[in-house]
Order: sequence, then C-alpha cells, then structure tokens
Amino acid sequence: MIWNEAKECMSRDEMTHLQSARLCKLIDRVYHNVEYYRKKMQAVGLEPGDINGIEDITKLPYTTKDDLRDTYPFGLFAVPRSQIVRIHASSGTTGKATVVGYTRRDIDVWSECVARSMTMADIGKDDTIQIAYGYGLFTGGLGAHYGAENLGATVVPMSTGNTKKLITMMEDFGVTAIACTPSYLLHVAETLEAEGMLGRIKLRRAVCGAEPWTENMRKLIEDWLHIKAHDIYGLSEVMGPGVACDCSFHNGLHVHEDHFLPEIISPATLEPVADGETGELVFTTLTKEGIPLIRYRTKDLTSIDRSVCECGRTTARISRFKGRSDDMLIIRGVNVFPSQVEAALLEVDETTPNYMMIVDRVDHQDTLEVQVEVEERFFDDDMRGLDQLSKKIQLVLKQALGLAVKITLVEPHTLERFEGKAKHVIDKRKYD
Ligand code: DLL
Repeated sequence: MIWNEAKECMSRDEMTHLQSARLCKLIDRVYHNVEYYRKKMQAVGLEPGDINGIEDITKLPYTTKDDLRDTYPFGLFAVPRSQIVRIHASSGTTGKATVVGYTRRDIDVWSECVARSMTMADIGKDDTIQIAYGYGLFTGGLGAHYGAENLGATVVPMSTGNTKKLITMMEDFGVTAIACTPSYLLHVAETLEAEGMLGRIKLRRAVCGAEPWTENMRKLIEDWLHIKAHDIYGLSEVMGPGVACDCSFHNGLHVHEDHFLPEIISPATLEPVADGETGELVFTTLTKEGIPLIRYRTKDLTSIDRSVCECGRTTARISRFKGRSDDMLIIRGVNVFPSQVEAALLEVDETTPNYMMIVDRVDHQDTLEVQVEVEERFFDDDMRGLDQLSKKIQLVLKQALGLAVKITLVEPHTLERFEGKAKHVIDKRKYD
C-alpha cells in the first residue's frame, strides 16, 4: 500500500513542474522575509525573477551550518515568531547549537513525511511501535512519534534510557515495530538474547537511522531479530527524520522530493556531479515555512538514482550513506570511513559490529588500531584461536582500507554501547 500515491508516483515531468513552482514561490518568500538570504542573493546579483524553475537552482548560493551559526538563534526564520509552534536544536560538538523552528504546517508536513517513510517500511495502523530515539531538542523522538501517530499506529514513547524496561514492554505490549538507531537496536537484540526473550517478542519491523550503517549490519539485525529493518534518513536543519527512507526493495532511500529538492555536488569543486556518482547531498526545502533552507550542504556523501523503483514509486533514491565528508579520516594519506571498517568486520563471522577505531600519531606516523569484540569462546586457555582470528581480521581490513591496522580483540560487551548516535572513532592526533 502506498500511503500517498499522488505524491510518490507522479511522472518526472509532473514532479519537475511541482518543484519548479514551489521553488519560485520559496525564493520570492525568502528574498522578502529573510534579510540574510536577500543579502546573499544580492551579493551575486540575483533577484527572485531570475529563478524560473529548478533548472536555475545552480545560480543560487549554498547555505551551510556556519550560516545557521552566524544567524543564531532565529536569523534565518522566515515567519514572525508568533507562527512558530516548536523549536528543535542540535547540540553539535563545537560552537553554538543549530536552532530550527516549525510552523504548524511544517509539523504537519513533517509528520506526513515520517508517515510515508514508515509506510515504506510496511508499518501501519495495526502496529504498536516503540519510539526509542531521544525525546527533547533532538528531532528523532518527537519527529518519529508524530509520524507514527499520523499513521494511526499505537505509539509507545519509550525515549532512551532503560533497555530492560524497553524489552519488558516489548513483550508485554506485543510491540511489532521499533524506531531507534541501528547500533541501539543491536544492543536491544543482545539484551533480548541475554534475557532469553528472543523467541517471545512479536517485533516485525524497524526503522533505523540517525547514524551511518551498512547493508551487512541491516542483514545482521534482520537475521538476529527475525524482522525487516529499514533505513530512515533526515537532519534537523532540513526537518528531522523522514526526509528519505528505503522501501522493501532496499535499493536506495526514496527522497520526499515534493518537499525536499536534492542535488549531489562535488565537495571539492562545488559543481554538480552526474547521477550515480558519489558526492555531497544538498537540499532545498521547497515547502518549509519556519526556516526554509536554500541549497543546504548536508556534508553527507551519497549518490542519486532517478529511475523508477521496483516498488512503483518514482521519487529519486539516494544510496545508503557512505559517511560524511567531515567523518572521513585521513590516515597516512589514505581516506578512511568508519562504515568501511564496519562493512569489512561484518564479513568475518566471528566478529560483531561493535568496534572502536583509535587513531594516533607515533613518531610522526599515523597509526590505526581497531578494537573489535569477538565471541567469548576465543578467550579460552589456548589463545591460538585468538591469534589466528586477529591475523584474519588484519588481512580483511588491510584489503578493505589499503592500510596496515593493529587489531585488538576484546571480549563481548567490553566496548561502550550508545543509546543515541554511536561513536566509533577516537582520534588522538594533535592538529597544532
Ligand atoms: O539524526 C535526524 C534523524 C533522527 C534521522 C532519527 C533519522 C532517524 P541530526 O541529529 O541533525 O538529525 O543528524 C543528522 O545524521 O546529516 C547524517 O550525517 C546522519 N544520519 C541521519 N540519518 C542517517 C542515516 C537526525 N539513515 C545527521 N544514515 C545527518 C546515515 C544518517 N546517516
């Protein structure tokens, strides 16, 4: 069942027409209502009349997180404060929080996009769904919550903080779906297994996102829990969860293109790249009222496919994320993404996707150590198995990354678990 066939199955021409009409209105609105955008457009000699359709998008300047910081907290808002009904913020690791505001209509569009995404994951009104993203300034909890309610599902607003309670309620309430980060779902699976509860739950679907994960991790989660897991993407600046999600064919994430115009650019040249090529994802929010964004550089690396999906949807699909341009580590001159390590580790049966990368610099030389949790049985009296496994992983990682890596194998449940976004890198190098 397609929840909004009219929006998700229109022809490319119809979509282009709709996007163009919305873009022209948007540009007119921000030019007149947001001084910051007006000045940026004037600086490159642009007026609203110069934008006549999406073919003119490349004339417009990009927006970055720095623009949001420069205008902190409300400088990019395009409506009077009396029309803002909610504020979210992402803390970020440096500097001030990034603040976003929603009008009532923005909240409605958001919950529609999340509902459409959950429909792609075959979640509906007969499901009972635990929302195990953090509630609060983070968009994950409330965003998923409103979308699931819009769908008519029975929503259990778990938030984060107590895995034992979550699995008890999962069993007692007959929970059939969960929304959380993929790394947390893995922790939920471990806990269910440790408590001997795996056979007693009714879970059938998961919508996971907020952090990069691999296809292998999806399969591991699916096999472990006997469910289907879907990839949901979003970012607070653009809206929150539900900007895109994958359908049951798992052949890329469908972007809700009637609301978010995607572009892929080269982060080096800032020029658009061809469909199918990897680059940085850029979004223009076509309908957002509170804080519209023009050509917002997400830093997320992906590629785009505009062909019609086997599911019948015509909306463009972005490939599973490779990482972020600012997540990329450069180790001895080699570009390394944590997702490559995760994918390689999942090729080795004896390991789990619980790993930590420790990057350091010794005698002016970068070093990479990967700590990996492996099955208990390797830590018996005879440590030869451990030694062999370590060599095997070393070889797999060397092939995957093109780098020599030090492997440290650790016992199960040694590495830290995260309820929100997982951390996989400790970079001890000094950048002075
Ligand atoms: O993480 C919104 C969200 C909540 C998405 C729940 C999905 C589910 P931010 O905290 O602003 O918002 O972080 C956005 O997280 O730019 C990506 O780098 C990363 N991200 C989000 N979803 C995915 C995903 C939320 N499915 C940043 N795959 C984005 C890979 C993801 N990375």
